[in-house]
Amino acid sequence: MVNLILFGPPGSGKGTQAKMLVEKYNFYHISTGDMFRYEMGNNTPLGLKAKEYIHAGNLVPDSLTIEMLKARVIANKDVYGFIFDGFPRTTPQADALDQLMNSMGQNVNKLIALDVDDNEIINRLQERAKVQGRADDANIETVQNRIDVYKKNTTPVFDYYAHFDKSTKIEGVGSIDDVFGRLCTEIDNL
Ligand code: B4P
Repeated sequence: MVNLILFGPPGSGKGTQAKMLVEKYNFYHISTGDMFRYEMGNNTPLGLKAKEYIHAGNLVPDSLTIEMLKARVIANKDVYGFIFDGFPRTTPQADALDQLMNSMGQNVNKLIALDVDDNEIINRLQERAKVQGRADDANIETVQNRIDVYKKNTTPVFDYYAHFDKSTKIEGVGSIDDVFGRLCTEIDNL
């Protein structure tokens, strides 16, 4: 079983690449962003709580996010391997994930970060806002806040796994296929 974390700033291409990796390697894809959007779309109690954070460009509190993630992993514990897309985004989330994987006799094999600069992120999210109309992409202040939150709260997760020699960074700018090729090289070397 290979378990992978796809990491990077908002709009770095995590979701785009995760879908392609699922096709090639048969991972079970867990995107906490997609899960929250599903809950928001259905106006569930969790969705209503998450909405206020997501629309402001803030992280949903760890307690809610971890509980949701755990339930999804436990319900699918016999899969070939997980690809975690957008989780963990804080070190308490990373701790919780490691404990969960250990309890299943598993571990995180690798964190791969997509390296994309701020200007490229802003351009991509502005383009996506036109196509998909996501509230958290449309407003430049919200996008800037997401970038700031990523730098402050999420980049320590890279260091958390670097401590175990599991973190690596690849160039996230270039065509979608080029980035995919770089990711596949990392995965094939595992
Ligand atoms: P996510 O859904 O994870 O959103 P994201 O970071 O914007 O997406 P991603 O990096 O996957 O970008 P994509 O591939 O779509 O999170 C949304 C929100 O949910 C967070 O801000 C937070 O509030 C909340 N949340 C989620 N997880 C959480 C957690 N663990 N804890 C707390 N809160 C959490 O790519 C973006 C765009 O770029 C697309 O339009 C794509 O077509 C384009 N693109 C991709 N690759 C490209 C390339 N190589 N070149 C040009 N364009 C490219």
